Amino acid sequence: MSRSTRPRNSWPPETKPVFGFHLPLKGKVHSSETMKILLIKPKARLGSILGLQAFQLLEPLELGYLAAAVSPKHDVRILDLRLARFGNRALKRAVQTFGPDLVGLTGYSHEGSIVKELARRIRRLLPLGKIVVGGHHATVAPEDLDIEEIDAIVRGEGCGPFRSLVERLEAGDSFEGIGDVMIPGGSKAMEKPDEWPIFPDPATLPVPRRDLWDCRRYSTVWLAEDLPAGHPLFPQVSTVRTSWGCKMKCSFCIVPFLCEGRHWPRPVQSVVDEIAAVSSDHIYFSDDENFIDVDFAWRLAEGLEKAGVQKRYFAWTRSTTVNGSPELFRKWRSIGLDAAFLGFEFSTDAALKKVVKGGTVAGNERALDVLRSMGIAVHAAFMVMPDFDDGDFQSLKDYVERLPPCECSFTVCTPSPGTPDYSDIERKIWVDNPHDLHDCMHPLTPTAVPLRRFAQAFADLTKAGTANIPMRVNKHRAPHLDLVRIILAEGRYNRGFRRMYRDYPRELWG
Ligand code: B12
Ligand code: SF4
Repeated sequence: MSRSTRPRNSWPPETKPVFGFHLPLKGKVHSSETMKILLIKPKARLGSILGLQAFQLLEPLELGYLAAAVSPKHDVRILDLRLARFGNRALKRAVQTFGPDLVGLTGYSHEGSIVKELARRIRRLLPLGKIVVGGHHATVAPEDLDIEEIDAIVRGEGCGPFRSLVERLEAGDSFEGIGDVMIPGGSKAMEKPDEWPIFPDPATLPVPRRDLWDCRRYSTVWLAEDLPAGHPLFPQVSTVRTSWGCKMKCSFCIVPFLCEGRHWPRPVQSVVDEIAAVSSDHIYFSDDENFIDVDFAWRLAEGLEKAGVQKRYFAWTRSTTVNGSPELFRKWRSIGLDAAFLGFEFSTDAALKKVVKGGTVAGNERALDVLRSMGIAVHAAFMVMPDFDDGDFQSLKDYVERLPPCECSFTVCTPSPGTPDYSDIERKIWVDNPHDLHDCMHPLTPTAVPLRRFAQAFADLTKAGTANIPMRVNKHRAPHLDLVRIILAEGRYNRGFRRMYRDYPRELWG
């Protein structure tokens, strides 16, 4: 798609939220070739994810990309079921009022069963419409989505294949033979799920269509060392992706497989233009590692500065990147980087070595100090192993409590389907459908302590991880309503973990 045909972002959006379905206020005239396309983001089921969403609800960026990839003559709408109180009602209403020719569903692995259930419901409401699925689960475990209600499964980056699917449908042709597209039902295309999809040059991607949702509905708790009094705790936020991939090869992570160990940045100017055009003052980068290509990250900072873009940023990085290029972070701090996510992972070098993290505990602590000394707050992310005993939980808790002010979060180390680490644990998996629990917070293999106690210890860790956050330590004066919201969110987050054992068959609760 040429640059001039890309839809521009607009503000305020000309949409009216109805049950989480953004209906345009101005209707479109339908030409004979115009197709109606409905893109759906499911609502998660696990309490752990719903707890996370109490803090952070980010834009349905993947759907914005797909919408931008098809010809602008088509009428595309986005249904974000995370916003709907009654998901089934919202779905029925959206499908019946809009009557789409094509429905696209996205989903993470923990949403795999939900995606299948949605496809079945949509098929009943829309016997003749086409249903296609894509997203992370489709990429890593396409065979799990091989059901008759689904017409095509798209793996990997979706813009190119989705555009081809729409063009085929428009021309009345079959979906067979499109790269990275599998056809359920035993077709030949379903026979090679072991081959990874090839990601395209990100320069070829369109600008996501943020005009299809109400940006004011998306926010995240904002981490910073020093916020001005009255600064909201949950500002409106936009998600921007500046690159694909990562050069590292942590053994539990899927990213090196998807991107063949490459980091592939977008052209600097296109990122600058995108960020300058969004209505939000706060940007959450959705890269795997924002600064791993130091030259690109410098040029981007300079580009944003030159264009006079004044936003606040949150980005993901590694301790090794911070320690290797502290000046880069000083530069980013000067243009608005408020906080960085650092994968600390473990509190011992032996454990870090085992997952090929390529860093050390001392290096993690040095990076934390370097960032704090510049006024950049740190979100330190740790992993818990299913075989943690009471002593392991206690020593991680002690370690976290000794750290200087930062925000700590925890996941359960869960290798992705398709990695050698996943093959190693596969035969030990103790639930029938591990995908349903693949949120990196539910242990997929037997725990050393009884599951109920594991959940309690995990919840205690998360509580310890938020006790020492900079805003708390620096007594940030936040709006009163935000304080109420944060107390409610913390309750929900903690409850989600304490009760996670209930997501397993009763005989495993312990
Ligand atoms: C940023 C990010 C987040 C952000 C959210 C981003 C957002 N927009 O909401 C935050 C921090 C909140 C987050 C949270 C989590 N994340 Co996350 N996240 C990422 C990351 C780094 C990038 C995702 C992203 O935004 N990409 C940009 C968009 C545009 O690309 P995309 O989503 O890949 O979509 C493209 C294609 O997949 C495809 N596509 C997608 N949907 C569809 C649908 C159709 C019909 C078609 C045709 C194509 C298609 O086309 C899209 C356009 O290019 C990825 C790693 C990665 N490299 O993908 C992990 C990743 C997606 N996250 C993962 C996980 C596990 C989680 C958590 C469960 C972790 C946790 N315990 O906290 C939570 C769950 C959140 C939830 N609500 O479910 C895993 C998913 C594994 C899996 N098999 O499901 C990943 C792959 C990380 C990993 N290394 O394993 N995450
Ligand atoms: S965990 Fe982070 S640093 Fe390691 S390979 Fe994945 S994206 Fe790269």
